[in-house]
Amino acid sequence: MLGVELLDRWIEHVIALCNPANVEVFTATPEQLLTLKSRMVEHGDIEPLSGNERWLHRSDSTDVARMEHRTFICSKLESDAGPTNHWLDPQLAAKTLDGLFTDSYSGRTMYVIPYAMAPLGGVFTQYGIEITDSPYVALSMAMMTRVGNEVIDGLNDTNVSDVVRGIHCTGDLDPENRWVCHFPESREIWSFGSNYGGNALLGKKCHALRLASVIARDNGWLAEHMLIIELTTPSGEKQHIAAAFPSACGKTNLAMLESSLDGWKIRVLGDDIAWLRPGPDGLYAVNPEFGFFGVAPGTSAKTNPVALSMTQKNTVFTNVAVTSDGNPWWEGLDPLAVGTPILDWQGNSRTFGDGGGPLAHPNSRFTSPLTNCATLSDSWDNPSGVRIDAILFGGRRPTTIPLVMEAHDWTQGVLYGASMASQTTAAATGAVGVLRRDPMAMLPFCGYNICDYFGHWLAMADILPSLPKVFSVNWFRQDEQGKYIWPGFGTNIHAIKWISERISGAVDVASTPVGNLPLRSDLAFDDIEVTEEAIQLLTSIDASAWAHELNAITEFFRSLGDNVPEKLCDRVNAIKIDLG
Ligand code: OXD
Ligand code: MN
Repeated sequence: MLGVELLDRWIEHVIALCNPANVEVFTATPEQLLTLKSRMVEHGDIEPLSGNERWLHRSDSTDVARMEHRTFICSKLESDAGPTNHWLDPQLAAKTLDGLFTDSYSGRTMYVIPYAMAPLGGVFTQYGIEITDSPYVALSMAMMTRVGNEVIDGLNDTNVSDVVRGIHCTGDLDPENRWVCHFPESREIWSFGSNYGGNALLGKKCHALRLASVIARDNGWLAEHMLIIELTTPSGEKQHIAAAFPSACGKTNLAMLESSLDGWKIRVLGDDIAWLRPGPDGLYAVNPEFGFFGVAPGTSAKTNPVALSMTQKNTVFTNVAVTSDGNPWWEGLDPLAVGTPILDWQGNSRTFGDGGGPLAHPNSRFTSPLTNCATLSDSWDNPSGVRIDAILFGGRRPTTIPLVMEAHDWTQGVLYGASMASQTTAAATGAVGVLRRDPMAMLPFCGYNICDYFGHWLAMADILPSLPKVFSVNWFRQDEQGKYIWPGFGTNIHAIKWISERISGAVDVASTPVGNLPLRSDLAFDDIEVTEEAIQLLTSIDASAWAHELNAITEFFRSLGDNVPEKLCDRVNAIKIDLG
């Protein structure tokens, strides 16, 4: 089938288990894509929208987000999954999955999708095969990963044991019978009962984060939930930044930020995942993905004009509303006249302003290839990656955390990441708006013991020839009335500018125990609408709020058991003492 004996044997095994009506090796040739789309239109899986190659897919109403409590790490030892993952015994999991997958493709086409993560031809490149019965997954994988004959050639030259093997079955979409299982020791992923995003497109969260984080630990690198941007300064210098934010906290908007400050320019390499490894003179990064799977609601001409124009062609929309002239619509776009007919995300006829709740699902998405993006960096496909000058950690924090601060050293930087917290969003099922600790934004994505993960981050200091600077950022500070006090979006360039000037050593700081703060004059606030009180809150440290925060961090580390690296706990204690 692929010409690699062991992989072909595995594919034969899956065929025997799942019993499909047809088997197709899917390399996304133009003919295959044409046939796939017309088949999908015929079966109601997608429908055309207005414009050039724009499609709508509606998922099942109970299958609209990642489901963390149905996501499992099936390592041999429970302790390897650690305190933050759901663990399943691999043998028991395999037995359950074997039962679920038996004859599960009957009457359906089985797509075998060889794919690559990361630019081809470099140290970062990894190969995988996803087998699926979902044409939606096949179509999406062709946008989100590298597929095609070149990938099959690369796969042929790769050690078979390095290839990630994923099997996905749509199943009956029963949320109680949904399984997203990762087997780090055998590099397998088995996903049953969902046809949505990170549950079903196995190259993304399952391969590029959960399994890759384990592979990275074993090989001295990092697989992270981070965007990557290239910043050009007014003097023409290029710097690169990787930034971790929890799901739906504006990573895509920051990645595509259009600077409001003269001379500063941002280009995007990735908006969700970064693989980072030691290079000749520091930490190098690539985006392993080939597309954007962005949250639609809130994406507008004000917040992200680049994304909006990117979705004008060759884009699959999932769970958005549709206007009567066939255009996608979601909350955040210009409102239509009250009473205008519109189909909501489930295809119900509604009218605009009818008070019947959101028209687009809050986690509705657009899927577009990277090459659609007008502000894509020229380095996006460079197999060597780009050298990272700064790492940012951020979350939705209504209180305490200032706009931007710099860690004194790597250990404090790792502490920024390990103690990150954010208000939850619609990207996963569960309550929205609750503050939860989400270390390095990897809580749902770290494929091994989070305490070992912290240790691995700390150990990078011994491996790397030079270390990037680490910063904490917070665009989501609120006043006592719960109103956001920072305009965010384009104005975030003010914090980025300061970060850049810290990298080049151009500006000084105000040192505090929790980190280095900007001098107010270096943030160039003049052209932003922000009150004096807001500036004060955004650029200072409140000792009693921080005492509270540090105690909460200690408590969080305690909740992870006894294995949080002492270096991190000691640092928290030292900061407490310094704060007085
Ligand atoms: C995503 C997520 O889909 O983080 O990127 O949930
Ligand atoms: Mn994400």
